[in-house]
Amino acid sequence: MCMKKIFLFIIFFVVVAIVQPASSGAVLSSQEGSIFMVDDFNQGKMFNLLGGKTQGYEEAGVKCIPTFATSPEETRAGKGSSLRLDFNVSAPNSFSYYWTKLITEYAGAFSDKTFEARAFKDLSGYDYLSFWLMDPQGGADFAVELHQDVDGDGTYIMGKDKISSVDIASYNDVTMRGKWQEIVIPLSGFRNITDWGKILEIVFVFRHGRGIDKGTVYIDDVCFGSNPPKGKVAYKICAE
Ligand SMILES: [Ca+2]
Repeated sequence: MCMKKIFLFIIFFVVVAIVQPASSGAVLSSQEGSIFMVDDFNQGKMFNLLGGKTQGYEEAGVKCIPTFATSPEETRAGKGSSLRLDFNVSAPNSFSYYWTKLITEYAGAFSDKTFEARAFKDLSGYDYLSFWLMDPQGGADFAVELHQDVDGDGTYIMGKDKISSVDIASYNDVTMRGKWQEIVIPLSGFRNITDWGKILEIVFVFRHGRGIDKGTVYIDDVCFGSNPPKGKVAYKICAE
């Protein structure tokens, strides 16, 4: 084996060793179906459980600022942390968003050579996207978008990559103002997605004129889940 091959061989195992543990995320299986937890926000970091980056957007008063809430009245079941999003899309035609990346990216150097590795989470086999929502004021409305990588660069580029959007209004029980509720969106609702092995990110998008333009929502336990086998009761709760 020549030196170059040995080098590549070593690189392969270095990359696999690094990518494997983090990309496995948190998968729980049961007879009621399985779930893949993207983020429970309990770490209080701007990285999800896959190691994917998370970020809000802010520009000229238009904002969607993520912070982590820990007080009992702001957390689901009164413990851990939840994601707090303070949004303002009061400016006409404005929108703002928070995203959480579903791919893990690594860059490093080995023997003077640099390498990059990218791991997508394969979401085929899951049936729904679920998260918990608490809207203290009531009246918040936003869309959940999934972005699919088409050109293979690992980054969403408008016009090149696919986007699919579902408004939560159809899934949101407005009588639950100030209380936590689980929002369960069937993946079949994301009609534009064609490859569930190439999903780049989940994005929560607030738009001017859709619900209240300024406010706060709390989010927790963002996960993908699979339906139970026939005859079993649906897995209604993503996490305890
Ligand atoms: Ca949490």
